[in-house]
Amino acid sequence: MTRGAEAATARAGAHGAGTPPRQKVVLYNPHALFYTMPLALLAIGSHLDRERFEVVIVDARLEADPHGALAAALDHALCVGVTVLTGAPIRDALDASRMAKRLHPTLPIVWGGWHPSMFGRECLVDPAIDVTVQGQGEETFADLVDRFARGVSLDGCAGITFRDGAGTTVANPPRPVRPVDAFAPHDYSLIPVERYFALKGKRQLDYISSQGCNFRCAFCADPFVYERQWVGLSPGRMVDELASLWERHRFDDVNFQDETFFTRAGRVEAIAQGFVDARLPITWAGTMRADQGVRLPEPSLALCRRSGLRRALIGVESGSDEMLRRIKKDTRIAQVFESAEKIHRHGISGNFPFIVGFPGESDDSVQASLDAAKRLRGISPDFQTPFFYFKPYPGTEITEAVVKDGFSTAQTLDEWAAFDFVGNVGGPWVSDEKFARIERFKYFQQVAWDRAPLWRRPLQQIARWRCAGDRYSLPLEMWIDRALWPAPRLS
Ligand code: B12
Ligand code: SF4
Repeated sequence: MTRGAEAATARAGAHGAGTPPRQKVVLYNPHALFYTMPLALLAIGSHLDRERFEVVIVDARLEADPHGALAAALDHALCVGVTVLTGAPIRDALDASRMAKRLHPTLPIVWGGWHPSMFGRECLVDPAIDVTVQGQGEETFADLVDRFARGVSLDGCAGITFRDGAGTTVANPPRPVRPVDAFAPHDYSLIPVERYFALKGKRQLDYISSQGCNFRCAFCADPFVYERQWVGLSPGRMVDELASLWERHRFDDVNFQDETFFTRAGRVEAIAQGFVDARLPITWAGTMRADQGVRLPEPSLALCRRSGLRRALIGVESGSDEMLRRIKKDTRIAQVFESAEKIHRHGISGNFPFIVGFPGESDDSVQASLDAAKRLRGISPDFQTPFFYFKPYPGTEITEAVVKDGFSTAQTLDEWAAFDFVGNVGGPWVSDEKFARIERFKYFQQVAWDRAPLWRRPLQQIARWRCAGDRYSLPLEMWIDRALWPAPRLS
């Protein structure tokens, strides 16, 4: 019998005649920037048999004392599930798990999400973690919790890696990706929806309508974790769910957190038609690849707009076709402009993120990205072009290639926790000089094209002149502006 199963059996026995009718499963979302609703925990918590299990979600982002809140939730718990992204969230996930283990040494602690999906075995080196879940979590977690409750072995539980009773790490076979329609609807009553609205400063619901992605970008972990599979909710179910959620929560906007919302054009059309038919008074935003935007028929885009589409997020990544080929984006820069013009014609705003600092990226390639951003910004003041620096996230083809070439990446969980290089650096492949140039461009393109009050118009003209000729030296305005209004650093 595994340690987790032993622990669960001991706990079930301990309550005796006073055993509560439902056993408590505690889920923890580590501290993070932004207040996106904890959709992963909603997914796995909602899919548990609620007649048998009480689900308690502790979101560190909502608590003044997150570990105190977690500790308070742990009494009589059957197990704890923690969702873990690579980088800074690992720090809190680790601290919280270690604290839980210290207080309840026999309580099984399960890690799931993107980092444990890629490093199932490595995470288990830390004695605070008993089980890791790889990939889609709904069925795997339901299976695990059921086994904990019945006190049976974890052998054969597909999709997990665990330490068995003898302390040996065992990786069970993967669990095939299931269609998401097979899973229970996300039960938003598990979270204080109004608190998220208040913290976001808007009545915006986060919703996920699909998992995975069919594409193969070499900088992204999705092809590794989902093996290029994509599964989406049926439009009818989505519209019904969102209509009933709207009745309860009266949100103004839905932010679809899908990797690629526009994966199936016919499905998106049916969803948009459903919103129109249900007269849902909402706006919405979703992710769209540039090639999908090009292929989407004009009437479909018009329907999306009518149904409330306010913004499309189109990952540009690079302004250089050569770089786009290298990173296997399978789009061309011309398609980005075509999609941009198209959404602009329909009054839809756009977010066009770029990544700079790929290993070995040339100055010309970076310049092509700056030029593409300028052209996009010139189309509409409602187009944003954020720039991010390439980070060698695990599970991506580029990272594997640089590691093969001798680049040493983080090994331990503590090292992965410190992996985010937020601050005055652009990463291993960006010189200080290039970093300064890109940072200045980031500032000036915002001043040049963001909507500005009258008093900032002269500054705007200077910024446009700077961008037009790539004149970023002696950025006096930037230094003064930044000294007066320091910008938050997100990446
Ligand atoms: C919302 C979001 C965020 C939020 C997280 C909010 C939160 N809850 O804390 C914020 C904005 C903070 C964020 C930050 C970042 N993010 Co983010 N984010 C997302 C996004 C868009 C949606 C996540 C989501 O809710 N999905 C819906 C749920 C249902 O799916 P899921 O998370 O995959 O969960 C399933 C399984 O993984 C599993 N599972 C998950 N957790 C658990 C827990 C247990 C116990 C079990 C059993 C199973 C399980 O079961 C779930 C159901 O099947 C994803 C893309 C995507 N569509 O998934 C990117 C994504 C997760 N982010 C990513 C990245 C790169 C980042 C950032 C680095 C971005 C940046 N440049 O700063 C940072 C990293 C965090 C950091 N270092 O600070 C990558 C993953 C990177 C990685 N290796 O972890 C993704 C996949 C995007 C991508 N394709 O590159 N992100
Ligand atoms: S970057 Fe986007 S399109 Fe490319 S594989 Fe990742 S999720 Fe898919």
